[in-house]
Amino acid sequence: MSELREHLRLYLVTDPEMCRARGVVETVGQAVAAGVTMVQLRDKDISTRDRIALALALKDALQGTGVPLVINDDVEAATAAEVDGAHIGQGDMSSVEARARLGAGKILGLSCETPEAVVAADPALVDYLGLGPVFGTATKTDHATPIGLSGLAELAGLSRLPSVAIGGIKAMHHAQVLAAGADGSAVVSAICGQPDIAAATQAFFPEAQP
Ligand code: TZP
Ligand code: MG
Repeated sequence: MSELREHLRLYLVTDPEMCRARGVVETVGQAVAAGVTMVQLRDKDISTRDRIALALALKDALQGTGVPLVINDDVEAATAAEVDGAHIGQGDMSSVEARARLGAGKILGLSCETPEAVVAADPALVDYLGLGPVFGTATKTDHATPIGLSGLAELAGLSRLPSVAIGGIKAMHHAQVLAAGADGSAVVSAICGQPDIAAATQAFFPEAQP
């Protein structure tokens, strides 16, 4: 199994509102200490400059953990902050342009909602796919129609790349997500803003519980 597949196992996507009480950096620190394997900085409402500052703080918090940090949508911030990569959607800049700007060594993720998008994703440009939304979610108000676990299995089966499932995923779904063929779960509300970040994270790894 590639190292990236292992990093995709429990992928935390940050939300500034849900993390408000503790802050994004503290939330990420607690979640990574409890087992999160990859982090995406996602904040639609701040400037590239503020995103770079937050990315640098997160990079600092992740130092020495081996957990990759990517930035949603903002390839410029990802490059400036020298994080591990970026994640783009179908409506963002093309994967050709994103790869050209990021350079060869960086991680590029691409969201795919349909079989056509999965098949079109170019393994020469993209490193992993985000598949979903699996379930309906209030976290992303403009999301596409949920594909369900059967839709996830279809998309994962078509994918030539490692993949992570997203959308409404809670700890109780994680085993089914893996069984459907995704390499992991990407979550926002299942961890961000939960009363106990460590417990919310560890719930995804029931086999590791005493
Ligand atoms: N993309 C598709 S669904 C989603 C994103 C960013 C939000 C997932 O949030 P949650 O709280 O894990 O359902
Ligand atoms: Mg996007």
